[in-house]
Amino acid sequence: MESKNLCQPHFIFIPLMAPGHILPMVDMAKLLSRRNVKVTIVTTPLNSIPFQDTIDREIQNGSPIQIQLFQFPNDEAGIPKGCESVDTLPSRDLMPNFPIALDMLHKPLEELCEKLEPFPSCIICDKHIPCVAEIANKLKVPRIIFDGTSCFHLLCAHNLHASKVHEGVSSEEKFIIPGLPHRIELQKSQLPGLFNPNSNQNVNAFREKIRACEENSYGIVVNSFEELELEYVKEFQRVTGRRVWCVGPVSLSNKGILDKAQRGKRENNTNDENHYMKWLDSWPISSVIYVCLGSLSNATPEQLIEIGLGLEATKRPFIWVIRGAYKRDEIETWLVEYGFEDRVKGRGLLIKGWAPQVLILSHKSIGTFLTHCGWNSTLEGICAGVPLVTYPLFAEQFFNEKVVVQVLESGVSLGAENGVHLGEEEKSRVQVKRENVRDAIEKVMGEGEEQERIREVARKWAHMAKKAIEEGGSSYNNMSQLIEDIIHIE
Ligand SMILES: *[C@@H]1O[C@H](CO)[C@@H](O)[C@H](O)[C@H]1NC(C)=O
Ligand SMILES: *[C@@H]1O[C@H](CO)[C@@H](O)[C@H](O)[C@H]1NC(C)=O
Ligand SMILES: *[C@H]1O[C@H](CO)[C@@H](O)[C@H](O)[C@H]1NC(C)=O
Repeated sequence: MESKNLCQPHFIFIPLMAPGHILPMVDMAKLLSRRNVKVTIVTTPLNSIPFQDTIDREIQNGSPIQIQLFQFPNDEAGIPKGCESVDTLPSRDLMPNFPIALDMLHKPLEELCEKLEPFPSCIICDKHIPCVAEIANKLKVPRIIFDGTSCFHLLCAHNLHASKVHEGVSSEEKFIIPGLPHRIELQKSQLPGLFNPNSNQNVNAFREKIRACEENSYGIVVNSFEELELEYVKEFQRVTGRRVWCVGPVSLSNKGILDKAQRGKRENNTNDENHYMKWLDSWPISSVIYVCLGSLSNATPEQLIEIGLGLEATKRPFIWVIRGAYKRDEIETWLVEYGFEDRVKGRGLLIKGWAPQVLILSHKSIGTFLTHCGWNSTLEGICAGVPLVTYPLFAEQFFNEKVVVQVLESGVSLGAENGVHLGEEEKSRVQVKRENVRDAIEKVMGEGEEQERIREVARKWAHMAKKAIEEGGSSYNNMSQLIEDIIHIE
């Protein structure tokens, strides 16, 4: 054990280049640096822009945190210049080039890490960048995985891999995930692509590599808190023997208005958040529906139209964030031809592009959040204390829906039956009808005992989340433990 580590541990954060992955890692890095631990976030120039300001504010407040940049291997990986993240790829056909680019990070990352001062005590890395394993081994630095999902999902994935129950069933057949505290039923078409071997062998090989690197890491940090899913945290630790630190919900690190407003913002010229806040001010408490299907949303135009018609049918005020790149122009055309914005004039606010989600959700007039159940959005909704209406699309989102609806009992499902894998949107049918949208929203916003109960439960979780991250809370303590563990590592 070198004594220099004892004085000043230095944590290196290496996030995956995708907004849903970068944001929680930046939040986690901020939390850690506020504990007076030196932190360096390593990323590429374009990916650093959205969080540069928040890190500058952190530094002004005395946190020992910095950003170090390396060049994205655009030319080598055949990805156009100006594009350094999954969500900005000009075409889905370029998706397979992304893992290639990630493999090429080996050299620039290793060179950068070697030169850092003080020498790194620990690398916390997104699990999708497996080349970091070799770097950490070579530098003899403990490597901790950031997975970006919940312990619930981690345990489900582990039990599926171990039992292979999903292999014997057909695509739309339901089966129970073994070894869980709750009876969780899914169908194979809802599982992440990971559980359906890909036609592309490179993709399969890459996934295998990720799994192997996960297994031999020093441990795993999770954006969750123990109270939220205690049985799942314990069981995951038990079956895998891994160290797990639950240090979330990390989005609660954004306390100031500026941090909330700018979180994940890419442009620096708009000031729309004032407009949104004023608009929200004009509505009664808990009356507005907030709808956002994520930054990589791949819902088809037919599906988005049903959502829009469902929102219209609720007769309630709403904010609808439309982002997804998939056939975006078709939905734009529909909006115009149907006259959607006129029909919902005064009570429907469309945000076409990025939205200050944490800021919006923190407004007291928000009454529910219709979400795609990406884990960071799910947690942000939980922290906002509003019931969720769930519409999972792909990746581990169907697991997150189960967390909300069955484990926390703070949400209602829209009833989507099949996942829509990225790149396979063509094949997908409409999953959710306008009536489903209207009815589900009534179940969380309408009058009645059930409705009151679900709102009460949602408030309870938000309260627990805030306590977890405060001094003395479980996530605060887990972060202390993480620091201790790294300082005292043999
Ligand atoms: C964004 O604008 C603010 C104030 O106008 C400025 O201080 C800051 O440097 C800008 N940030 C970026 C990343 O351009
Ligand atoms: C995380 O915090 C909880 C509650 O304070 C504690 O029981 C648990 O042991 C901690 N986990 C680690 C890895 O420190
Ligand atoms: C959370 O991640 C999703 C993508 O999964 C992204 O759309 C969203 O913007 C993130 N949250 C915030 C507050 O930026």
